[in-house]
Amino acid sequence: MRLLHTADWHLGHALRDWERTWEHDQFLAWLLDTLEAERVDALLICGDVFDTTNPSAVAQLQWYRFLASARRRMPKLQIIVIGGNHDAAGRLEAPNPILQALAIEIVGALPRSAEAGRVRLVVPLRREAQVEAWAAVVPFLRPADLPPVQEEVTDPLIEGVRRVYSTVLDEIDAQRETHQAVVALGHAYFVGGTLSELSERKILGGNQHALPTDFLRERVTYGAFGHLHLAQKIGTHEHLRYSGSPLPLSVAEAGYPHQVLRVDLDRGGLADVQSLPVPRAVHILRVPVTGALPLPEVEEALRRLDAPRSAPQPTWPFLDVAVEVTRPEPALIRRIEEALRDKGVRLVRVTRQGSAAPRSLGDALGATSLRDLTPEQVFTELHRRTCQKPPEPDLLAAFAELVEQAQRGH
Ligand SMILES: [Mn+2]
Repeated sequence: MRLLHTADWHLGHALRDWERTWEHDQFLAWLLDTLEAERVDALLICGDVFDTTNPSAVAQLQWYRFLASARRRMPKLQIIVIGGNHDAAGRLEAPNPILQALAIEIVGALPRSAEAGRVRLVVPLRREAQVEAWAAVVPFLRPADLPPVQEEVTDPLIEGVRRVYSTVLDEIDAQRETHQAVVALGHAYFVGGTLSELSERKILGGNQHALPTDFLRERVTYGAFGHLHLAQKIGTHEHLRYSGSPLPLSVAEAGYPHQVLRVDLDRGGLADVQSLPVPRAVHILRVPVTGALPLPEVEEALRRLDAPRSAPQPTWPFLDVAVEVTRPEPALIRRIEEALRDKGVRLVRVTRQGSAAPRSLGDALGATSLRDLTPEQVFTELHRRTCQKPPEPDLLAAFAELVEQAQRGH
C-alpha cells in the first residue's frame, strides 16, 4: 500500500508581512494532483496544519476546501491528521462529527480517557478494503496531556511519552496479523539516541527534551513525523522520517528542496521511501547571490532585477538583501526601497555585514521595530553573531517549543 507523508503546512503563514495564501493554494493543488497520479491509499498529515492557534477564516477555508476536494476526487483515500504544537487541538477537532462522516480522522490532542485513546489512536489502514497496516495516531503531546508517572524514573515526561506510544503499539499488536505493517505518527522532537545516552544530552532545561526513539524504532515499519521543517531521517534510521514543510518558512530556506514523502509498504515491510519535490511557486531572490556588497552596488543590482510590477503581487519573488557596511548607513532601508520602487518583489530581510554592522538586532534584520521580529529571528541572529552561523534545525525547533510553552504560560 502507498502512503503520502507530509507535515508542517503552516496554513496562514506570513513571511514578514507578506501572506502566503496563493503559495499554499499552489501546493494544495499540486498535492491533490500528486495524490491522484501516484494512486496514494492514505494521506498522513503530521501536525502544524495551521501556523497559529487562531487561524484566519481564509486559512480555515483553504483547509476545508482541500479536504472536500480530496474526498470528492479520491473517494477511497484515507486521510489522517494529527495536531502539532502550532495547532489548537480543540479547534482542529471541533468539526470531527462532520469530518468523520467523510472518513477523515483528526486527532488534535491525546483523548482524556484511556478507552477513547484505544479507539481513536489505533486506525487500520486499508487498500482495496483489505487492512494492510495499522496506524498509531499520536498527536503532539503536551506535558499536561501525559499520563502521571508514579515511579522513580530519570525523566517523567519522556517516560510519559514512552507509555503513550507503548500503549497504542501494544493495542495494535493485539489486533494485527503478521503481514500487516505498523505506522506511527507523531509531532515531536526526536534524537537518534537511547534514553540512557539522552539523559546526558537533554536539549534544554525545564520540560523540553529531545525524545529517544528506542521505544518505537523496533516496533514500527515506518514512523511519519512532523515538527522539524527540513526533511530528514532520525539518526541513521531509514524508516523514521520527518517530511519537513512543503513551503519555505523563512528566506534562509531558499536553497532547500521542500518535499513530501511517498512511502510504499509491502507485506508488512517497508518497500520504498521516495521524496517528491514540491514545485516552488514563488522564488526567493538573494542580492547578492552570496556574501554582501557595498550599498551602491546593491542598489545597482536591485535596479537591474527583472521583476515586473505588473505581475500579480502573490507571485512576486521574496527578496533577501545583504549589504556590506563600513560606516553607519541610517538611510539604508529607505535607499533599498527606493531602488525597488518599480520592481515586483517583496522585501523580507536586509542584513548588514562588515565593520560597521549595527549592534541592534532590529537594524541587522531590517526591522523598523522589535514588533516586526519573531523570537526565532532574534534567536537566529544572536546565534549568528555569537557562533558565526545560524542555529541547526534541531536547536531552532527546541527554541520554538520553548517559545510556544512560554506563550501558553507553562
Ligand atoms: Mn511546524
